[in-house]
Amino acid sequence: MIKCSKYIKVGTAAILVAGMGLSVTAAFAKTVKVTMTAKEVDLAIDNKGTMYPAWTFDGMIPGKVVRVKEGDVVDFTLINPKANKNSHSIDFHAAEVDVLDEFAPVKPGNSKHFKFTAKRPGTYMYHCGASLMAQHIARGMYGIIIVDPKEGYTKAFPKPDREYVLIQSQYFPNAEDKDGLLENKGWKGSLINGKMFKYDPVHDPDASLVLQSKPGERVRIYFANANINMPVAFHPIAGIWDRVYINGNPKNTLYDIQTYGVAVAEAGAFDLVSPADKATNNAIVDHTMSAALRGAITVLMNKPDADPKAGKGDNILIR
Ligand SMILES: [Cu+2]
Repeated sequence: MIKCSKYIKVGTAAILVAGMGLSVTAAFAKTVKVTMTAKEVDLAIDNKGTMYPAWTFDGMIPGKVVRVKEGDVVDFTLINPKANKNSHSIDFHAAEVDVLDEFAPVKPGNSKHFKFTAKRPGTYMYHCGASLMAQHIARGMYGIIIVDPKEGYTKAFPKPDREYVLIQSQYFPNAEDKDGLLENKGWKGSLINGKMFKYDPVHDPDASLVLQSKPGERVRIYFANANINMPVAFHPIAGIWDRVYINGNPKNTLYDIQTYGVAVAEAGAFDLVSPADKATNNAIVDHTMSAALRGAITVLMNKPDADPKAGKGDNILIR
């Protein structure tokens, strides 16, 4: 069963003021309220249901997709409930603020409120930055914020038929081993949106989800590398990235790319257009073999009877 995540979507509102012979059209930015609650909960990290003591935003890995438009103000509140054992924080890569103020750790029982203007379009990671940051990210405290360009879709940034969010991270069964995290030792899997082989029934018979599109559609993947230490060799097997928007920004477009290297904490947007004349499948992978064969494979099925709701509206991060 495909369930959708909740995310916040806003557009630019335009107001027309006419009177006294004056006509003024002004597009103004919105304020988008976002609240997240740090939750230390056990979650399944594979399709079998192996449980793991995660630290999360809102009890999910990854946290919810935040989506705003360039110029919007994000009015953000982080709640760290008393029941938690650890301080937590938020670091929005889309924000230009003070690391010692807005991004400061919040103790259990406290909350933090701040605002920032999303000034630059793109695809950005957010994560907890409380110490030890490697541990908080490895345990699951990350997500994506999409800042849509204010000019909307253009020839340089065509409207996609489907959109999906994929976030990759490293699975360390013992996230208390802080030296292991920093030395990249003891990691046993690659999580895609919080689970190994989450969308890959080819390699994992317990997997029940895939990404879907119709033949010939433009599929835009918003991808973030939330690994602790390893870059990602992002490649669509049996396809070629039609466009890669570095950092998710149409000003930074590459064409016809087989594999794009995504640094730790980098995010971007990747367009794939499948052949229109037949049903096909892609396997979207981290071509780094140690990561692919430990979980970083996602199947995209391009078929005429693709679920019309998949990859549309609120349904871009398949849970
Ligand atoms: Cu944290």
